[in-house]
Amino acid sequence: MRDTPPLVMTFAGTDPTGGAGLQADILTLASLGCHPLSVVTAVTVQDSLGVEDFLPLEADWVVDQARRVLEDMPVAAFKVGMLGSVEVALAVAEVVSDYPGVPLVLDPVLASGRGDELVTEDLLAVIKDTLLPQTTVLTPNSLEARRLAIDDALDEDEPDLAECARRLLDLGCEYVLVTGSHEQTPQVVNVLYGESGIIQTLRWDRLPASYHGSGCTLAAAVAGLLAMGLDLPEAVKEAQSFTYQTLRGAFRAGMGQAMPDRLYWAHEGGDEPG
Ligand code: PXL
Repeated sequence: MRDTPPLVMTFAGTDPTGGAGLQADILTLASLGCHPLSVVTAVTVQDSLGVEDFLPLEADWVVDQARRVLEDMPVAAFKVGMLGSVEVALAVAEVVSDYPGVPLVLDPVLASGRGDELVTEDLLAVIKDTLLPQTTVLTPNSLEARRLAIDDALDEDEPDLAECARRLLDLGCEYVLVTGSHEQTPQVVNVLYGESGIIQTLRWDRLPASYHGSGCTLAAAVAGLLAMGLDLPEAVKEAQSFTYQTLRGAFRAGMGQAMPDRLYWAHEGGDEPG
């Protein structure tokens, strides 16, 4: 029998297009050589143009899915994506709190690529209060970083992204990776912040299309690479490189956003990543 690959548990919503959500995580983790343990938090109805509707699972069902597997298998990393309801978020926060030594990557899924809202203000507050303090790396895009960090009632001038990251670290996560694809910069600039300030800044050529599930791919890749034993800055760097290649190899399956190819290396006839 071969050795068991690193086991990564992802809590996410399903995306029938295969672009984002749980399906993105499964493809990413498998492509990197991890085995995905996949816990459904919500079911979405969507296409490549946007999210039409979603149904959060009952929180007990989320807990039961996770605990059954966690009591059977040693998990090397957690990834948390779309949660769907306050009850599910609280349930996930409680489950992961029993595994404080396991790194947790939190992708704060606030809206779809098209801007469809996937959180309420109450859910946002619960994510900040219960999941952020348990997070190893938070992976917001710049819009999400601002939304999580800025209080319109208190902030007269908009704080910059470094200040937003500082505030998110103050809420208790260890690192924040802010991605810059939504900023008006010639290149995409992704910055990793830690307690001591900026840890790493990486720049990537801007690719021509809009992609469905790039954030999920990045966060799942960070979780997978941490599970494989890379140190944090290295995992964050390799995850960006992996994601960039999935976007470069993307294909147009539908009429809207392009589909990242998490198996780009198999189709290029290239070597496996890592
Ligand atoms: O890309 C964020 C995201 C995450 N999870 C699910 C989604 C989306 C965006 O559409 O549908 C299930």
